[in-house]
Amino acid sequence: MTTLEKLLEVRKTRGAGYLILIDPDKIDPAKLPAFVRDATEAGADGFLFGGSLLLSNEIDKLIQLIKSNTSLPVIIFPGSLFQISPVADAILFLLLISGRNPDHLIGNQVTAAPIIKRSGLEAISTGYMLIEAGKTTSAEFMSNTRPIPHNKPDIAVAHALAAELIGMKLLYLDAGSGADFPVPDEMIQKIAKHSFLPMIIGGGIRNPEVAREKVKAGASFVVTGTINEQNSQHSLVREFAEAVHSVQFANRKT
Ligand code: 1GP
Repeated sequence: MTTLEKLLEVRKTRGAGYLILIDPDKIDPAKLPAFVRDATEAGADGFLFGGSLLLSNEIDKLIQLIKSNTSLPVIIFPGSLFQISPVADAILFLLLISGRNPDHLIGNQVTAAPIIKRSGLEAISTGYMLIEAGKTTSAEFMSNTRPIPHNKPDIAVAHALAAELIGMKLLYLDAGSGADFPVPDEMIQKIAKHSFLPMIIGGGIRNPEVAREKVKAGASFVVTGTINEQNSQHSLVREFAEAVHSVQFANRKT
């Protein structure tokens, strides 16, 4: 089973999936094994790995460390061309479709494609949209693109449809790490109504109730990063996982 198939299976069986983002610059490698084991046991569905910069740790070693402590998928969410590692299970092959920066629409992909092909890493074609978040996020600054205004869901829908017609497999709507406010429910609802592509939603989600609202609106996967860096407790991961998985259950009852 490919990693994409595993993700889609999670969506099918649990209604939606809960993914935890591990940023190599923001974690303490000494604490990583216990956190990964705890998060796996607490009901997370997978790990994303990546960040806007790469100031410190070596990514191959860190991904190996994550993988040796979990059986869940470990997927690279690359902040740059330097975040490609054959050790991971897959990489989100991102096109920053909300922006108009050719480097992030085709330039970096052309550079990365032969490396990814040679490594045998599974590439999951993903339409990545930055959504306005109340402040300039690292992703916005580093990509040199403007996010989609948060009160313009129709613009987001048109981007989602373009991704679908191009043949992409996933959408990732990101308010950016540490966003003041997350991707609005109305935007998620509208995209879910018009496009069949599974949606990953992340950025600025700090409590389980908000995660639940995103799934109710139509998210297939919810990502948190910053909150887990601030509070790595097992109980918090469990609360998020239960919130994300509870929606299908609630729907089944109705
Ligand atoms: C950012 O979606 C991720 O790309 C996670 O965001 O760190 O705000 O949880 P946070």
